[in-house]
Amino acid sequence: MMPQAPFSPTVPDDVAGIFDALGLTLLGIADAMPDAAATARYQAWLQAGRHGDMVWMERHAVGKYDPSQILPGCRSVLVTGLSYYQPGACGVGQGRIARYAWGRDYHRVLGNRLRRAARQLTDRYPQDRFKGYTDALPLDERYYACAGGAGFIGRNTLLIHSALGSWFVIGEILSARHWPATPLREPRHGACPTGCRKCLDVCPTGALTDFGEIDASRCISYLTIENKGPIPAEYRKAVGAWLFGCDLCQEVCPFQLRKQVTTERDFLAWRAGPGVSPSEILAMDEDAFAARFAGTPIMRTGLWRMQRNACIVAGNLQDAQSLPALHRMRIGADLILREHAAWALAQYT
Ligand code: B12
Ligand code: SF4
Ligand code: SF4
Repeated sequence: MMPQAPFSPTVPDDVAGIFDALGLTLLGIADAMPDAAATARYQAWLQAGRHGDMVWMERHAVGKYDPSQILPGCRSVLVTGLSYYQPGACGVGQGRIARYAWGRDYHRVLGNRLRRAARQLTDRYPQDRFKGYTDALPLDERYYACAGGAGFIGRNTLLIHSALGSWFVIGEILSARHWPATPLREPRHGACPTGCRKCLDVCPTGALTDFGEIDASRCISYLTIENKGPIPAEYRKAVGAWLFGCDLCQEVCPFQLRKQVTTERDFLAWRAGPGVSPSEILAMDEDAFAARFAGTPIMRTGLWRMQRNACIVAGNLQDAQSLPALHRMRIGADLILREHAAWALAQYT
């Protein structure tokens, strides 16, 4: 059972006007309650090493399920979502780029707008404090979005909204002013159809568990974007053609039939686009990399990690154009890249 949409969280017209004018859709409002049980679950997740080398996630434990640790006196979390969906397949015959990264970095697109909204709210209610951001602070954004009635968390661990599927990024305004919380529509967590296992079955690395949790250290998104070291040998074949991120557990989800094509010009105007050939990445120096990917989420991952990924993708695709660069890299100065290039060359038959 999906929560029904559309619905309107209760905010005064002038506040709704701030969101509308900035092209933001207010999806729901949650009370900024701390949740000790969720904190304990998160601690257990960390202790199991599910976060790989994302050590910053350990520092985030304090504010993950307690917004007042981020904004003292926080009473409400105003949740917004921005669709990045546009039709098309990720890189056919090339290195695949996850859909959220085809255009401009959402941290800028959505983050800038939320900061502006927070400033405007401060102008209107100078006695209160507001903080607007996306994916930049400890808060578990899906948890508070779910608590604010904006959707449910699926077995792929993503927030699914009745009109957007999961093809949207989440941002929020932490508010010291209290707003009426959006009435909760059950069910909240894990409201997938009973027998559906499509996301679990499609995941090439077995990163999703039956309990609606992710082992991030196995997720291709982690392995190609966040992981700072080598890609473990056991996952290299499974990475397939994913050069940056992975969308498989979203692509198969039946709730993705409910999606809205984004109207954001910053997302529609491709910078990275759906596919990049591994040979192009392997041939790049820092200047070429910056010229090609400035303003995209790929920029933050950096050339070294992208070249590491490109070796794996080139090997898996047996990409003939990458051969000269792989041979050069195999005898290059960087030991990790050397080893990845050697692995790639061993895949050619
Ligand atoms: C770290 C991180 C990652 C990691 C871990 C992913 C993950 N699922 O947590 C990696 C690098 C793998 C990753 C990948 C991706 N990410 Co990411 N990521 C984050 C980040 C920064 C933190 C998430 C986090 O804290 N995870 C911690 C784990 C422990 O949370 P969890 O899996 O939900 O586990 C908890 C629940 O299961 C809960 N739980 C278990 N049982 C129960 C029962 C009940 C009743 C309840 C209430 C809770 C509960 O307890 C667990 C422990 O706390 C958020 C931004 C943010 N600050 O929230 C973005 C975020 C989750 N990512 C996002 C995106 C878009 C992606 C990718 C799609 C990118 C891509 N295409 O490659 C993939 C998707 C992979 C996937 N299936 O999740 C979006 C998701 C948008 C949405 N619609 O849901 C977010 C919200 C960023 C944003 N601002 O939009 N990401
Ligand atoms: S993003 Fe890819 S690797 Fe990660 S859980 Fe989903 S299907 Fe598995
Ligand atoms: S694919 Fe099925 S199990 Fe996975 S999130 Fe979607 S509905 Fe839930």
